[in-house]
Amino acid sequence: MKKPLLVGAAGCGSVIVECGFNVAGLAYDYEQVDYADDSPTRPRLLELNPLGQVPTLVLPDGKVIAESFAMLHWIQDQVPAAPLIPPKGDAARTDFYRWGVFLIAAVYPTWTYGDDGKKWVAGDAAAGKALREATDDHRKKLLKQMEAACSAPHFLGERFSAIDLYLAAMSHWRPGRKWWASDAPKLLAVADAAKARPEVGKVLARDFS
Ligand SMILES: N[C@@H](CCC(=O)N[C@@H](CS)C(=O)NCC(=O)O)C(=O)O
Repeated sequence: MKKPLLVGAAGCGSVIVECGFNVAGLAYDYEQVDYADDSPTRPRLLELNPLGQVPTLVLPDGKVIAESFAMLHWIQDQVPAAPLIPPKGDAARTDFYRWGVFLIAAVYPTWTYGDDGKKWVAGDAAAGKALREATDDHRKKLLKQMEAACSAPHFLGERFSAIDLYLAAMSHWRPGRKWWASDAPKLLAVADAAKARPEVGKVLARDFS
C-alpha cells in the first residue's frame, strides 16, 4: 500500500508529526526540504503547499494537507487505537481541544513569525528583530498559562496525548530547556515523559542534541 509522504525539515514541526506516526505505528515516507526563500527545494514545497510551510503531508490518494494538528487527526483516523486524541466521550477530550488548539493557534505562531522576523516586515532588520523579541516574550506568557493547566505524568493527567508530543519538540525550541526547567517545570516533565517513549525519543535525539 502507498504510504503517506511527510515533507519536513530537521528540528521543525514535522518532528511532531513523525512522532505521531511512530506512536500510532503507521509507516510513512519522508522528504526533507528547506523552506527558506532561496532554497532549491522551496519550489517543490510551494507546489504542494502554497503556505510554504513544513510539515506538509501528501496522503496516499495524492491529497495534500497542511497543519500538524490536522495531520495528527488524520493519523488517529487511520489507527483508531492510537493514543493521540482522546475519543468522543473521554473526559479528557475537552481539555485536549482547549490546549491542543491553544498550542497550534497561539503558541506555535510565535515561532512561525518570530523565527525570521524580517521576512514578515518587508526585510526591515530592526522591525524583524523587534517582532522576534515580542513573539519570544509573548510565548513565555502563553507557556506559563499552559504550565498552570498542566497535570502529571502527562499534560492531560493519566492520559498521554498528542499535546505531549508538541511539548516534547517545543521544549527544544526558543527559549530552550533551561527556561522550561526554571519557569515551566511541569511542562518539561511532561515533555521528558514523552521523550522517554522510544518511538518519540529516537526522532528527537536525531534532531536535537
Ligand atoms: N501551524 C503550522 C505551523 C508550521 C510552521 O510554522 N512551520 C515552520 C517551520 S517549524 C515553517 O514552515 N516556517 C516557514 C514559514 O512559515 O514561512 C503547523 O502546526 O503545522
